[in-house]
Amino acid sequence: MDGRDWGLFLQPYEQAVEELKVKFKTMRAELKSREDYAPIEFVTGRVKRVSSILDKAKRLNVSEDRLHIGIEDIAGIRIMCQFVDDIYRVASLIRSRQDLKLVYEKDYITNYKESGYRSYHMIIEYPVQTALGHTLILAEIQIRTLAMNFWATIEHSLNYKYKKDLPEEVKYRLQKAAEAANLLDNEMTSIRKEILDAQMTFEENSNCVAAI
Ligand code: 0O2
Repeated sequence: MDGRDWGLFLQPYEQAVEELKVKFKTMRAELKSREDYAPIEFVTGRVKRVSSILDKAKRLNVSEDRLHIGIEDIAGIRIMCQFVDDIYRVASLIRSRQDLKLVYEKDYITNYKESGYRSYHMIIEYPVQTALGHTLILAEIQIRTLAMNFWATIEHSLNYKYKKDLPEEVKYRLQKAAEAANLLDNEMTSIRKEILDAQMTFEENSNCVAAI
């Protein structure tokens, strides 16, 4: 594919990422209004770079005409939560939506990776209306806590620095850091009620000050 072909190929993925970001941000706002608490802290999204698509296609032995089936995360959405329980709540809300179809899920929280990576992944099929009609694309939704996201972001940049060949010492320290992040998540869960009460009081007071 040349530059123009790539642009056309990626267009529905770009549209899907924009639409899904709006939908999950709206879900956050709606839950906050209804329940005073949103299980979603913030949402990001990206379309995979062409060089990363080609690297992954090579690694998974996917030919160019099968990229739309063989690479499931060309469109990627990340949903960050405060607590581990929130991740499962968000996953359940996603499962019950009518505007997308769940293809499969991977629980890398219960079954965390050897690297230490933790996250909940959902592969979905999402309908996009293009100028030429209706098309279905695959997208990956990663749901994680702020601590899991911190760890994954750092580990991703170290992998980039070391070209995916991390020294054993760094690998070991990252595994230890992942355990520490997991302990932090567990500790925050055990004082969840206290944290939520404090956040609510803080927000109420901030609103009062803003209204004066
Ligand atoms: P990028 O740059 O984030 O897009 P694979 O396991 O890679 O052979 P699969 O099934 O596509 O094949 O992957 P998997 O394991 O479900 O993971 C897909 C994505 O999850 C990755 O995309 C990462 O975003 C994230 N991920 C998985 N494992 C790790 C990990 O150990 N560390 C970090 N930081 N992220 C991870 P890409 O395409 O690898 O990368």
